[in-house]
Amino acid sequence: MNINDLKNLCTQVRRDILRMVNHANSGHPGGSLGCTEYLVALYQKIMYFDPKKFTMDGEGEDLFFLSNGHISPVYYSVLARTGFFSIKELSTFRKLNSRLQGHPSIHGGLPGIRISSGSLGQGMSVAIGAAISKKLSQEFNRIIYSLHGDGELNEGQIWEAVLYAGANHIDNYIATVDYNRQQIDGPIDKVLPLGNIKKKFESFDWMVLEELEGNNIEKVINVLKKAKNETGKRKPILIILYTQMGYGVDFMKGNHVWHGKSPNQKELKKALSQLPETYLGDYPL
Ligand SMILES: Cc1ncc(C[n+]2csc(CCOP(=O)(O)OP(=O)(O)O)c2C)c(N)n1
Ligand SMILES: [Mg+2]
Repeated sequence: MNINDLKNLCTQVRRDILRMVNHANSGHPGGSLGCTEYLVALYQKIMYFDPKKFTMDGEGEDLFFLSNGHISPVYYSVLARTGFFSIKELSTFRKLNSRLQGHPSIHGGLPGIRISSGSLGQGMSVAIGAAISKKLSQEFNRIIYSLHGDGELNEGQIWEAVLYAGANHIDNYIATVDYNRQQIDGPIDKVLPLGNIKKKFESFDWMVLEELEGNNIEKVINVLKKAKNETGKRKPILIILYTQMGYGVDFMKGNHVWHGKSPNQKELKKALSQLPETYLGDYPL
């Protein structure tokens, strides 16, 4: 896919997010819209895998763990549009017996998903375990990725994992923080300020990269490539990705109110008019 195709895919993913959350009348559009470029870049340009041969152990493949599981809409959309399952299934989001539960769950056997998540703080520990297992299996070229919310960094388990990964030189691992500076109840700085994340991770022996334009697909691809080049140097890597909650929809942008609220019919119409349907097409209802 060239850059133009990737931009169209981002638009289409955003339409999926908005339509899924509206249709279910629940879900998390804000963080999903903000992390669209990251997930599109990761699955289209960075990771090595075969969507048609998905296995839970992912032998021989790069692995991704979504720790901030509430942003499942963007995750499901990107997985479907990368070929893990049919885009038709997106219409079952948050429905009874669907494989697309509000928070990702392994129980339904949805291809692409290797951990249940949504209880914040756990994904980094899992990712570190997977990174160690890649080394034990002598898969030295494969990389583990994970995504975390900035509000998620309030969880104590994160800091235990950060300490462990730095001390044990887990250098086949690239974590990313969705630094949208918002969380469920308001701005990060009001709820529980994080201080200088870069300095904190560096003091735990991590290599830290920052990308100020986390909603620019070319910049996101570049920072992920840069991070890949830094693997194998005895340090885990963190990307601080500056994004905007609700990016792509003017009345949602930067506002924590859209963390976990579905747009009503009128809001959906207005939002979709800002993201015109592309040649890739909407999923059928
Ligand atoms: C262990 C745990 N505690 C609390 C929650 C409730 N909760 C869900 S999302 C959220 C805020 C997360 O903020 P952030 O990671 O920044 O996500 P964003 O709002 O940016 O999408 C909280 C506290 C949870 N899911 N898990
Ligand atoms: Mg946040």
